Amino acid sequence: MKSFRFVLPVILFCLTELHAQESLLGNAYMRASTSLDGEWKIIIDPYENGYYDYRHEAFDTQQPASKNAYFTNSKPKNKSDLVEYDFDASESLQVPGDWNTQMDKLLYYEGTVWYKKSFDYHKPQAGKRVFVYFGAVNYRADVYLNGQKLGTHIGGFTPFNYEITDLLKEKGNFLILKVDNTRKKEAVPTLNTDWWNYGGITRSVELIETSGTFIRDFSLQLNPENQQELIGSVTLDGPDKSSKNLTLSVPELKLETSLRTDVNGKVTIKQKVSRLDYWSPQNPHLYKVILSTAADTLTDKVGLRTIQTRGNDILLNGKPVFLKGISIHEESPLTGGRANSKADAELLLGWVKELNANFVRLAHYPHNEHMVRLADEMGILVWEENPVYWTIQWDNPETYANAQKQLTDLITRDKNRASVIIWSMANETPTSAPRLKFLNKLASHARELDRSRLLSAALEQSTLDENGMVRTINDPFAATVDILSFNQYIGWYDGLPAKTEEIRWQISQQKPILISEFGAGAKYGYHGDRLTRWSEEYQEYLYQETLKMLDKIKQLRGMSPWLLMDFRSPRRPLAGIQDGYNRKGLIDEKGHKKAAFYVLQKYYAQKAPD
Ligand code: GCB
Repeated sequence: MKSFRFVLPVILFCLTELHAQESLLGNAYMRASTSLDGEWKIIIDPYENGYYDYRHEAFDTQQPASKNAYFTNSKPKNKSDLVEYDFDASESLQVPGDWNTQMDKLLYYEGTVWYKKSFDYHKPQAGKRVFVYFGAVNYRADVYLNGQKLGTHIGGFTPFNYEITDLLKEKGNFLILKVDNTRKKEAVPTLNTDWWNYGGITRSVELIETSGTFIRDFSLQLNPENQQELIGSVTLDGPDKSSKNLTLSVPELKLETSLRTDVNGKVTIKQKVSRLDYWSPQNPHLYKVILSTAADTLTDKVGLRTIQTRGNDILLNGKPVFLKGISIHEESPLTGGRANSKADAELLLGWVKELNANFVRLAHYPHNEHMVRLADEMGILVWEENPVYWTIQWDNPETYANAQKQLTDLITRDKNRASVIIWSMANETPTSAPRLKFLNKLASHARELDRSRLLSAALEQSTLDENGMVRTINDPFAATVDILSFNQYIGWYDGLPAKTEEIRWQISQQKPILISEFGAGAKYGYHGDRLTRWSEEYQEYLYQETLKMLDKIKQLRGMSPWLLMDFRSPRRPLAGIQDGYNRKGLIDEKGHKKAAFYVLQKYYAQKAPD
């Protein structure tokens, strides 16, 4: 009996883990869906009381599940019955949204919060399938529908989904998530970051209905080696996926072509095209693309462009481009916390345009999909980044698998966005042999998935001479990247702004250089002379001097100063100045522009047009 009790939880655990492997639905943004956003009931559970019994055994390894497991959403059966929780009588939070900025008592909270949404759903027609899709949940989500576990997802910034066709009812469904944002050493990101660990269901939740066999995913790009050829693939999912006919059409190009899937439901696209209107910042042209089978149709708007490097140049559609950029954290004055809406994206990218920039670095993790969709429409080039930040566990295979999964899901989500030109592997990671192995493996994986973009990482610079005035890039990962990007804080962490005049750059790699960060902290409205720390004048002076210094680097092909808007960070306690915010923004968290904003705006206006 004892051994039976042991085996059953193990089997259940394995099933649970299998569920967690469900692959990502492509193009969720454009599919017909029913929103589950809005008010969700919550229970704050710092001791994980709804997940473990009093012997600390997980309830979801026990059969039948105890009524004490919160995911069962149990109610007392009679007036004497003991149930010590009740979602319906509990507090609520808005989804999407972080919990920290919605309830004062959760501002610094790191731990578990349970979420519950009740909903009815029309009976799907015979053969139709339904998926529940989450834009992002930070950091770990255990997901249950009507008391059944759908799976566990790890990683706070990428989407995931589960098929729920067989579990759905017409009335009284309850979707429950245990969301846990506890920081962990082995996680990606790891324990230490310079940003707020916002917890919660931070992006939208949708129910997506598809036909029995449906177009699961597609990719469509210009062949990087041939600007007159479209390449890509389409994948069907379902019982009829093999040897199926499908049509790819791009009406504006008068293109309509028939394709046929192989036994795995997959077909590759290779199609000659002519007289294309290439996507670029001046001409963010998007083509309507329609894929259809007898049972399903999927449409998207796709820009066509090539991006390459040649020597020290970055070539967009074969022509040199300078990346006039700015870094952004995913925060907005509209929410006061994690940004998640189209309105947030419009505000942030509107400021980018006002800065005369043509490029954004979305730091330090995948941002919400509105940002890249809007960048496609507005003609803004984008750097997207995997949250491999500072001191990850380079030797831990699970940490690697986690980083690779997050990158894969980001590439899956955004592979058809013309605006996205760079996948960044990491930020400011300390050099070592295991780290090089980790990053090289990640880079090869990214290249296998996507040949149509450039790879980079925000590296660190180092000194060559004794007095620290000659700077170089001494990082073996520089050999792997297409664009040599690095952060530097001369004038802020490294001397005063005048030091920029003394610095000489000796960079041996023949690649385009991008300064992925520079900056200085300033509190909006705080004034002093140009050597007064935290004053707008200091930040303005640092920008003026840094831009002069950078202009002397012959290989310089872009920059993304740190950063557009002040953002919350627990590493920034200085009272009266920081008050929990990293103040290196050109704009404060309420939307006020600081003096340095106008320095960069003017500099970009004077730079050669895109
Ligand atoms: C950096 C990091 C960034 C920090 C920034 C700072 O180098 O990449 O995440 O926020 O410096 O403000 O110190």
